[in-house]
Amino acid sequence: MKIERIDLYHISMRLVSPFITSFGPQQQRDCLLLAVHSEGLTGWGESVATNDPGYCYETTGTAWHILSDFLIPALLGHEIDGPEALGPTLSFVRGHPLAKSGLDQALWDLAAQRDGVSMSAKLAESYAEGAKSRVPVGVSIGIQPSLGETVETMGDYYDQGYRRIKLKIRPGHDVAVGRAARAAFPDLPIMLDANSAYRLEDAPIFQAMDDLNLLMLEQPLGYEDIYDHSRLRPLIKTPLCLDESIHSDDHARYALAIGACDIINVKPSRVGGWTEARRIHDRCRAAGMPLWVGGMLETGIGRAAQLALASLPGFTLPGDISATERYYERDITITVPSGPGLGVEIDHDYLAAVTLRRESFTA
Ligand code: OSB
Ligand code: MG
Repeated sequence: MKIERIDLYHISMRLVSPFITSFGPQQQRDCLLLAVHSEGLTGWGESVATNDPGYCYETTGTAWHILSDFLIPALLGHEIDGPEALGPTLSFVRGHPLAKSGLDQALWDLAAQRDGVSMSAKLAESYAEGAKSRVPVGVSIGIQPSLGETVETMGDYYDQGYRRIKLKIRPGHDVAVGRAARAAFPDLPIMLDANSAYRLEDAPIFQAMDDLNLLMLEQPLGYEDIYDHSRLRPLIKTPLCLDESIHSDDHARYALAIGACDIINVKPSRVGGWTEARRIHDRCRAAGMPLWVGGMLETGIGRAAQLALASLPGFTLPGDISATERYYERDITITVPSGPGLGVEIDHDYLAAVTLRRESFTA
């Protein structure tokens, strides 16, 4: 695939309601979109780095800089075999997985379109059983002003059909949230996500949740920590899931080696793209470690690519791939059920309306 032109967009979309996590509230969601042009085709990718560096160190500003000054120039005018060749080409840039993953996604979309197959089928080429045609999904609910509103919001999503609910917690808003949720929904798979807000010394808070039969506890400790999670795990009954601290397939290997978790949330953005996410999938599947696909409030472009990943056989738990209408009044994509590549069509009028900055790079 010869990379002839890349268009970079900085878009900003208002969330229908603020999404509050332990690292702060979000009301306006910015991200970067990439359109990669090659031999008559256009592949789309989303770099989910957002306004502030709360989840990780990247922002839309750092991603724009890294993409426009380093990653895009390294690809333009070059012949690249396919998405799997991207990693070695871009390894001269240390870190910045969210910036890299937008390009990686666009190349997977391009490769799938070139071969006339869906991105799901393209990713699943090497598995004897192929890709799943339906995937289980759940919903992630931000911190609500009160326990009553937490339970009410859960009820709304339950009524919409969601059968796995994740609730965000933060210090002072944790055990009581789990208790209220469990009391209201005795049999529902419920999980809690702390987004790195606690320390190992807080183990008693999580032990107080031992009787709640939670599906899992996601990333209670440091965003770079694997070791203290391995020490927390034997102290609690709730299965422990890592999100923030798994940055690559090597990190998954370390986590398996020291028994740091029971489950991994695989966000293709956080690990630099779909190729690396699939490596983690293969390793964890062989080791019997359950997996699910995590989200970063993606638009329809990123959501379609999450679904493609979640269709691989090792993703057995419901992913954070709720419908985008719960975040956005109007989306920048229109779904095409089984088209080649991502299977979505860009709504160019709306894309233009939400674009803050756009630049085209040509060889
Ligand atoms: O920790 O999983 C997370 C959103 C932004 C940043 C981090 C996280 C989340 C979510 C939302 O939980 C999941 C979604 O995309 O619906
Ligand atoms: Mg998380």
